[in-house]
Amino acid sequence: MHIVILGGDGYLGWPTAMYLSRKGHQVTVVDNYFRRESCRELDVAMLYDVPSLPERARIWHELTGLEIKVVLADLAQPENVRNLFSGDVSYDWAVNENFTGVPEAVVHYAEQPSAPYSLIDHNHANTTITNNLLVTNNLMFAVKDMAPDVHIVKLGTMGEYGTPNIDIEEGWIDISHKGREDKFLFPRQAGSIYHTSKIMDTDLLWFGVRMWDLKVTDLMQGPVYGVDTDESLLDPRLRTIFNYDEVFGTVVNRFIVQAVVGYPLTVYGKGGQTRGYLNIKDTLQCVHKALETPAEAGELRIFNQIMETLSVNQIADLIATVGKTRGHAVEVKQLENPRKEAEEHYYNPVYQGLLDLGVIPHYLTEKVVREMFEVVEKHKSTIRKAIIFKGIKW
Ligand code: USQ
Repeated sequence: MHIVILGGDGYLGWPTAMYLSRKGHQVTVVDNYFRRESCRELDVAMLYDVPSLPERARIWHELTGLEIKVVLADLAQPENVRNLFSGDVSYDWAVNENFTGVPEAVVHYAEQPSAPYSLIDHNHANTTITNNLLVTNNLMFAVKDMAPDVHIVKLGTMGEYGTPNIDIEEGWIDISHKGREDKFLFPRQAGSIYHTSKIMDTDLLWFGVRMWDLKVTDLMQGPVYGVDTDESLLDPRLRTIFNYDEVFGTVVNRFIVQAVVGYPLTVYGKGGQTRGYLNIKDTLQCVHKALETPAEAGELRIFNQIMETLSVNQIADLIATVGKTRGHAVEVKQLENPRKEAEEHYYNPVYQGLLDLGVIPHYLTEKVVREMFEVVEKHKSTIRKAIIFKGIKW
């Protein structure tokens, strides 16, 4: 398959590109370096430097002989999206400069992914909403107008559902009302502007599916953790970007960094907040399985992309336990929660669909945490404590 990955420089985009390339697919990645530039703007360094996207593709080619074509472009500009389908595109890195052809599938990661970022102030909220919705809308229209058979695999988020006091179904719910029945999207109630933008994305694509018979898979993902994937083990320069700051770091990755530098683990509030988590390796498996079995024309297929549910306290305890065995004096501290979220709640999502497609889950075990500690410890000297917690308030 020829697969285009939008947001191919990101935490998930680049590992996905290598994974699909190694599976024998032709891969094109597109990115505008939003994440790298935002890190500079907010002065939140990553754990280690990563080469530019063309440089990563060059290293990948040197080591494997495989080609990942690179386009550096802002997908909020409609022509940059449409060029990916018309062939009017110039590559910033490629072995063969000729147009690969219209893709069979597009994986859409090209979004501002941070809840705290979206609540820094009204400008960052605007950036989140405009970027996320424009890219999704540009993609939807390009597919409708130029390549209606393309399978869109869009990364959604479990946070679209919030924490309702009923079981969370996989995307859809049957409702009986006054003696009549119908099927609807499961109710959405997001806890940040970022998560709200993801609800709007879903609504846009659901519209496109109903009006124009688009083929869409929505992967409702929980917080991801991890550093290495099988492909990055080839060479540390192929590692994904790794943030540990409050804005772009996710909780497991952050806590391991905090444990290594002796910064008390920042449990927000009571720590009973429960989410569905997954290893970065499972993101790659899930996207791959979804690509192998595309949605039908006129289908919005939704999977809950998580492998287990954990509370913040459970994560802190596990990381403290492993950290102590490695000689770190780990302290766990409950802070006043800067976010507005339920700290003790019911949480029971269904997540069967991707397992049925053959995804083999990894879990957050002591071994997995230990392997992450090993990587973080090597970069201990670069960790900046000042960026770990700033307290961006909801
Ligand atoms: N948390 C702490 N302490 C911290 C950081 C986080 O207690 O230092 C808590 C948060 O309050 C939250 C939970 O840990 O209850 C998860 O927070 P997170 O920062 O790891 O993840 P979140 O903001 O929910 O967002 C992340 C990704 C986002 C993705 C989402 C999936 O950044 O792109 O969509 O996970 S989900 O949470 O299921 O919506």
